[in-house]
Amino acid sequence: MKTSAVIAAAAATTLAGTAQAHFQFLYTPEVMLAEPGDVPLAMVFGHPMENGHTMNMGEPEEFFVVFKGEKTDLKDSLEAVKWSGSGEEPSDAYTATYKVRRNGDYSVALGPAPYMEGAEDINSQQITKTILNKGAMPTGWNEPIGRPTEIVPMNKPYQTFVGGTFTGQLLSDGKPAAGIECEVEDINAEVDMEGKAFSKEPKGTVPPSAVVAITDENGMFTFGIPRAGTWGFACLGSGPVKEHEGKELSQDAVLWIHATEL
Ligand SMILES: [Cu+2]
Repeated sequence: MKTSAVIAAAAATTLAGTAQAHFQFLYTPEVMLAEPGDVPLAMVFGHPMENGHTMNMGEPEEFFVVFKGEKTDLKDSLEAVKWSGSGEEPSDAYTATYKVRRNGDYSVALGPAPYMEGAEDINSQQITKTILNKGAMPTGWNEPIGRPTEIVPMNKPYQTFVGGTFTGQLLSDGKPAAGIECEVEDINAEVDMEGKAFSKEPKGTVPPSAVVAITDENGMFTFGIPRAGTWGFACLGSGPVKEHEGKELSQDAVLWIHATEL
């Protein structure tokens, strides 16, 4: 009796843990720019839909932008900050400012340091991308940027609509990755870029379990967008590197998109 109660409690803990997916944020409030200007970017490791606790990020391995096929390193612009989530302690995070001048699409890429999951004893590394546009002129939002694993958008990622859908193609080493589970969450908190904080409470409903899509034989997945905001897709374990410092590594592909009411 006692033993089974302990097992049940352990199982419940495990289930609660998996419902709360973590995502590497690469967030900016405005993804369609009309004028040249400074774009503030926030890189936080946390739980967007539950607005759960945030975690400490290590120094990113890579941070760059691709504009019209040209890659510009942005690592020098990274600033180590403390970011407040719903937890008691602020977490190690990074911010940066990128100056957008010319019209077109900007693919911003973040390669964070592998993160050790204490509870699961595996590392995760979420290779993350956010796409911005200036001047409503498309120049390459649907082109891969050569990441070890990445989600290539099949709809303009900075302009999707509530009630519409978003389709992405998951690549691993440049080839379609089939049968991979992608978790889907929105940033369900008010984001205070100046104050480097998420609101303490979630903004909207939190679904009872993880929202997922599985990639088909061509690596494609489609998601119907139920509410406005910034949505993230995290395709788990799709990357080619499977080990880090002798431990299992889950190399994930993360893409952020923006949805509005039409
Ligand atoms: Cu987590």
